[in-house]
Amino acid sequence: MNDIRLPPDFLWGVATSAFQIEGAQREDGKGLSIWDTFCSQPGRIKDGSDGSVACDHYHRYREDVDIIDSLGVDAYRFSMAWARVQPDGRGAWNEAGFGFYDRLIDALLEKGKQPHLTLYHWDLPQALQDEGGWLNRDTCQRFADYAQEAAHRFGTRVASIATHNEPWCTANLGHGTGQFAPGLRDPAAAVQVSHHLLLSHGLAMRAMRAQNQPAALGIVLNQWTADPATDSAADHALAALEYARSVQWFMDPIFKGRYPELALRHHGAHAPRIGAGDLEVIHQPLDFLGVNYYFRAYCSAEQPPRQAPCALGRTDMGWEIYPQGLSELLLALHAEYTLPPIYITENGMASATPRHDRERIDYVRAHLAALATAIAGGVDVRGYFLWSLLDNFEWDSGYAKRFGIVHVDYATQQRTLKDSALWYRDWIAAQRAGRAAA
Ligand code: IFM
Repeated sequence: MNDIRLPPDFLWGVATSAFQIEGAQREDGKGLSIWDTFCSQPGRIKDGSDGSVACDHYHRYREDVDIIDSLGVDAYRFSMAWARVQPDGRGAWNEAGFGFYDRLIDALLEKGKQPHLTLYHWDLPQALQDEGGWLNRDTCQRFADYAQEAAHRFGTRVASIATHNEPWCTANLGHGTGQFAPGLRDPAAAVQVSHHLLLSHGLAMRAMRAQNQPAALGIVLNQWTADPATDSAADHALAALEYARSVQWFMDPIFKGRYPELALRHHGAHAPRIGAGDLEVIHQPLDFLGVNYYFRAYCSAEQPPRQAPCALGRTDMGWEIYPQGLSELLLALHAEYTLPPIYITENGMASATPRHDRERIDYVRAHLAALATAIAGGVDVRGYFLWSLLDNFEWDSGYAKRFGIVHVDYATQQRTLKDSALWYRDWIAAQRAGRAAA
């Protein structure tokens, strides 16, 4: 494990998202988002918390940029809160909101850190939800307008712009199971929303391309391999369907211009309504693909289903630790699609250990080893963003689950570097120096 070597020009980063860290819920003209609404509904968030203060990053971004600098990373991935820069999701821009991202980007550039911007990390302006949200096809055009404005303002200063983060979650957890905002439980709606998210991605790509700016443009997908629990035909069929419904459902339209047959057949009457020309809009070249990897899917058709073996244990989310799934996933994607450069835009673990988080170090190192395997197998992976810089608002788990390499005391907002942060700093320095890292 000690001689893991990533390429010399490999990009090292950390990642966050707006709603999870910013707070400043109504400050400087910000509008409400669907997550503000969702948090206000009793029973939605396990610890009853919300994002109104979070890590107070809106006011403390300079301190956070100093922390980023102290880690020696090359890059910082963050998202913009749409309702902060356009409170109603249409019409007037909120200059004070854009001002915050201007200052953040400037602070990063002053420290020589590459800003990597994500446009949509789940916080739709509530005003658009009131008009149907992602079920309303018009929201796709609203998103394209927002993307165009963001590219126009920031396209020369940020290194990359991703349209969506993990549209699978918005579609399925937001509209299928109701676990995430806006909290719908409607399987047909989930499928239709997934199509609208993809369409909005395509429209946004076109609108941003027309701006002709240097920022690299792409999308971030959460992905996993799907392994059959046994050799039974039923488990294999379940695994194939799971992969088609989750990974290929988003990859095929973008990289092949069609939805996967197996998943379409499965959706049956729930298959999306697709407008003429939609797939051409969705199927267009990307400058990069962001892959978020946390676990694999373990597919058992038995009742009750067989559980994953979890030979390396589980994270505090209960997710199986399965680093080899990362190399298997990347090699499978590489074999099936003609891909642009890949960035691992998220990977990390929830752990309750406040300071000496050895398990997180082991987790990250094992996944970097898997990454090195994939690169040796020919996959063009250019960088890795550890999720997350800070402990933060972990969606329906509230503040109970901690993904940060930096501990946040929510009562005082004090930041303390965990062992994993110090280890990551040393690891990056060693990789740059071509030394074996511990
Ligand atoms: O915290 C989330 C993030 O917002 C999206 N990807 C998964 C992370 C951990 O659940």
